[in-house]
Amino acid sequence: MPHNTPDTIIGRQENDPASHDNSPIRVNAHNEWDPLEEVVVGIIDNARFPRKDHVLRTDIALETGQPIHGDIEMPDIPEFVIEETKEDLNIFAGEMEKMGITVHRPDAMDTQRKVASPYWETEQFYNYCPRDVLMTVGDRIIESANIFPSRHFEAYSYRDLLLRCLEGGSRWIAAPKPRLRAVDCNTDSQVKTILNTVDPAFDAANVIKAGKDLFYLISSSGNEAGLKWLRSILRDEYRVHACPGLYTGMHIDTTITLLRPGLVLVNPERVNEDNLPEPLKKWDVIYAPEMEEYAYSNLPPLCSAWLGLNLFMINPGLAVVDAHQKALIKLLEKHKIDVLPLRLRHGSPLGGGFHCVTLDIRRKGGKEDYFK
Ligand code: ABU
Repeated sequence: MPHNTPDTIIGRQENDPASHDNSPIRVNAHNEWDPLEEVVVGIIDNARFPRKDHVLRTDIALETGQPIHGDIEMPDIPEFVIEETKEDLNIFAGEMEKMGITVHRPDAMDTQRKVASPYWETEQFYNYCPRDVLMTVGDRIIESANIFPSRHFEAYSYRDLLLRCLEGGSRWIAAPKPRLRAVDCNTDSQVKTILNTVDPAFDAANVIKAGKDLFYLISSSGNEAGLKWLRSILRDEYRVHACPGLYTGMHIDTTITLLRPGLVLVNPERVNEDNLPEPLKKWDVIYAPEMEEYAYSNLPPLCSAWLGLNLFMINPGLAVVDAHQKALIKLLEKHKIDVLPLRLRHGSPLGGGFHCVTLDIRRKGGKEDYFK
């Protein structure tokens, strides 16, 4: 297939009749736990580690202690990792469909196709984590100001879905893309954040929502300017709480997991009674047990060891949890949350668990104040 025709940039997934459906989709997602009706699950087709992405290279250098401007090892993703991940994602999607939940998948990208801006050129990455590039807040669907050049155009693989959401009455908003110049990258290995930019920059997975209150992690993947931009969009309809000093890595969803009104699971290495975001001090807090470690390949991790917290609530009484995390499952069951144990065998090297690989499009229920 030629690589320079427009159709090969973003291709619809073949044999997927759903991708030819233009019917309107209603967006309604106010929190992390209300009964799920419609969801996006990521795909792993064509995934690759983009060697030319200078922000990702900085991230890997900082994580692994390699020189920031040296050659960074980025392995190929072995075919068996792709195949097993396809299987795991399809099982996850199939389980939700069995529950009557509508599941959408992104269009596959031609990741070998180079993308460029005035400031960089790179290959693309993947569509594994819709959670990073899109965020739903009530009836809004927001494209994030993602920090990796290789993910700059990833939202195109959701374009048909976004058009359907617009048709369904959603407010579709795209954050301004950060420039991500070389000068915007940190060069000091003592400073544990990747970016040093005045542009708003945030992954959607830096944010979790609880009705009128959102929690925004200040980290390598979400800066103060990104918080300011989000507040400017949501204005006085929402309280967007800054969460600084908890975790300099990436996303909030291995640090704080909202389970149901009044119950939050936190990472004991990062969160304590003092630094817990103020509103959550009114809730019952449970501390995650140590995570079971496992590896199905030699690929290095692309996220922290706490991926078990990256669970996905189907409703306030049912969570999809990594089947390896037996102690966590026991803890949730003790708090009257049933667990559907599933696997994402390569979640760690691919950088995402069940929360990351989803985007809740519609849940039952409306916007509530859970912290009155
Ligand atoms: N969103 C999953 C990665 C979270 C983290 O370990 O930074």
